[in-house]
Amino acid sequence: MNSISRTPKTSPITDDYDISNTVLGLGINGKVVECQEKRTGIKRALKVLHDSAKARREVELHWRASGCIHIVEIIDVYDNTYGGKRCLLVVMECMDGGELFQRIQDNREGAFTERQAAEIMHSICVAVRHLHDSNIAHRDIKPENLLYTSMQPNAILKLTDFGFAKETLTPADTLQTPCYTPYYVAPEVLGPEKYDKSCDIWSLGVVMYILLCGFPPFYSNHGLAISPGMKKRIRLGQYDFPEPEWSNVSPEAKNLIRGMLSVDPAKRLTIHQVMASPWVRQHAHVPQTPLYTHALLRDAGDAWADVQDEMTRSLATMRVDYDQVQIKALEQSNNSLLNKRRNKVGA
Ligand code: I85
Repeated sequence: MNSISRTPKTSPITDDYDISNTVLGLGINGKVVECQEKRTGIKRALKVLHDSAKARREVELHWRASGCIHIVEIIDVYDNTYGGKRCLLVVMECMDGGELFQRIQDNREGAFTERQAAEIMHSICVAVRHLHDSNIAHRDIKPENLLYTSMQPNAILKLTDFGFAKETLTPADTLQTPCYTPYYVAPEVLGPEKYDKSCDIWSLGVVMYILLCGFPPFYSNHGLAISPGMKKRIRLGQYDFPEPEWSNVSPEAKNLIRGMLSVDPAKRLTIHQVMASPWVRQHAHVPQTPLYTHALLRDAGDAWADVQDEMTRSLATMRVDYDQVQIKALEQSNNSLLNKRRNKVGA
């Protein structure tokens, strides 16, 4: 863990940057606009957040996660008054290549292949491994948060938006006490930590599924809102690999998806298991089977917006559900160490 907590600059951002009116995107917590560093002329992306505990946490976790080639880098953070309101202004490297699926849709270099899908999955997995190893769950992995550095063929794919990220340190980690030896630690003390990280693995499974065929594993029968039927199918893990789209996809890829979309979070693969799978580890040797993805995404039209909305909604549901599981698990555990800790905190 990075123990050096960085502090935002309090000098006016306009001393160092020219801020443009060009909006690059709208997040739930704030908008992202283009800006330019005065000293170098380099174009950057600026995310404007109204100051709050939530905004502070987003910045803190994103800052801590920077330094991975597959995570959008933070350049600078300012704590400024902006239009009479206190704001956190996050300057990031500008991702000039746009969103992952947009790029596949626009693909002009022939068919999109299973090997290309594996290369993309490998990139995303590197980002997620970096986060999980740093005790951070992203909890909002979805197509819109996966951006390319440029339009060039060698562009790098990176993960962004830490608006729902969460520290996954367990009660035991927080206790940091020498008051017990690890031989005697009950599983509940080690915590239900797993669930936040497994939420990310589920999302990875959904992204991988879409990469390989161009449509999601779960969707509502009649568009828009997440329907009861769709919810039920997600809960029961009811999805399949329909033909013809999946006919030529390798069994290794399908097995990996099954491991990531396992309904029971305890049985779901960890990021290390995903990365150890031959399909991801040896992504450069995955067969170059042409996929339907490009054609289906291109023809999806407005349906793609629905897919994105549905993914956003099911992620929200999952975060709420898992938070409840964790609260319950903590309340129900009657572990003497935890009780001691509770008394201490209460004192
Ligand atoms: N550059 N989710 C969708 C964007 N460079 N974008 C979103 N949350 C964020 C926007 C709405 C992601 O935290 C987002 C966040 C950060 C960015 C971001 C960061 C760095 C960019 C919400 C672009 C861009 C720039 C030039 C051209 C193009 C895109 O978005 C394009 F290729 F699309 F034309």
